[in-house]
Order: sequence, then structure tokens, then C-alpha cells
Amino acid sequence: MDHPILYSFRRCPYAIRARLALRASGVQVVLREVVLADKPAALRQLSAKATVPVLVDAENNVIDESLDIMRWALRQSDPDGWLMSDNERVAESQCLISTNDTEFKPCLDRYKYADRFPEQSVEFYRAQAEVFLTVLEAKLTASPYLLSECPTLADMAIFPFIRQFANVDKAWFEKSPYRHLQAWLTVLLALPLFTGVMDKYAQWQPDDPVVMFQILH
Ligand SMILES: N[C@@H](CCC(=O)N[C@@H](CS)C(=O)NCC(=O)O)C(=O)O
Repeated sequence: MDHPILYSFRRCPYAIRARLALRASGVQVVLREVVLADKPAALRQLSAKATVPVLVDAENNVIDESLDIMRWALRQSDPDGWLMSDNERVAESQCLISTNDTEFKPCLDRYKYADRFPEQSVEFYRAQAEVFLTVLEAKLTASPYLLSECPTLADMAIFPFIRQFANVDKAWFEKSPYRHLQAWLTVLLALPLFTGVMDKYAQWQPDDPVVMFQILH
């Protein structure tokens, strides 16, 4: 096998963060677009939990956590310094990402699919999610990105989830008091890096010709 293979799903925020890091690093991978309701057998064989993204490297090592895929790509090339070198900031970055993944994401799911959780109102679930928005807003009041003057791993790992939150009720988000967060999201969504990882691909079938995620020029 010449190139690593990425199993991805266009709209999945975990897959988006992996694709962002792959694109930033310039590492070329083969892309296999997955439909979650019809996961390919090849993906299930690689990873029992069969979530996306999953990356299989050229030595057939399987990486089935999005953050590990980000770090794997950036360890090969990190031209914009997303990984940072200052231990304190690395710890802060990990803490923010972990809060996003373990605390905010479940709140986001209940907010997004409030009709599936009728015990509470949509406003209740949104207020739970806002706890994390408040943390991010405070960070972004101090600097244009979460940990520095430039985007780093935490920004790239977290903003696909804030995008999803904002899209649940755009009018509410735009009127919300999170001014710095709104501006941050607007800037990140406009990056060619982001628009470049949102191309549409047809569902992968085993007999399909190889599709490269990015061709370097
Ligand atoms: N911790 C995993 C979570 C990945 C995840 O949950 N992805 C979702 C799609 S957004 C998924 O594959 N869900 C499995 C399913 O819906 O069957 C990671 O960071 O990669």
C-alpha cells in the first residue's frame, strides 16, 4: 500500500478535525467516504467500534481516534506550529479538547436532537452547552485564538463542534452574547483550509478507483 487510507464522513466534526490536520500537514491519504448507516465491512474489520474517522497508515497501523490522527499527521509536518512547544499551553490545550469531547459534545447532541430527549426543553440543553461556550468566550477575549495569536490544535479540534452548535439555531447564535466566539468561528469557517476539507465525495465502494484526499502541487 502506497498511501495511508482515511475513512471519513464529510459532516462528522471528528472527521473534519482529522481532515484539517491532514491538510495542514500536507500528508497525502486515500479518502474513503463512509455513510454511517451503511458502514463498509472493511471499516468494521479495522476497528470494532467502527466510528469515523479511522486512518490506516502505510505500515497497516490503525488509528481510530480523531485526535490521534491529528497528532499523527502533525508529527510528520506541522508547518503552522499547531502542536506548540510550551508544556503549560499543551496541557491547557488538552484540557479544553477533553472538555469539548467529554462534556460539551453530549450537551450538543441533546441540544441538536432535543426531540429525542423529551425530559427537558431545548433551552435547558442549550444552557448546559453554554457552560463550555462561556469558557471559550473568556479565552477568546484574551487572545484571538484559544491559546495564542494564531490557531493551534485546540482551535482546530474544537471549532467543528461549535459550528455544529451554531447551526442548530443560527439566529439564536448570532444574537447570543458570545461575540468573540462568533468572530472566531466566522474567521475559521472562512479559511481555505476549512473549505478545502469540505468537498463532497460519493460513498466509497470496495471496487472504486482510488480517490486522493489531497494532491500536492
Ligand atoms: N472518539 C471518536 C469519536 C468518533 C465518532 O463518534 N464519530 C461518529 C460520527 S460523527 C461515529 O462514527 N459514530 C458511529 C455511528 O454513528 O455509528 C473520535 O474522536 O474519533
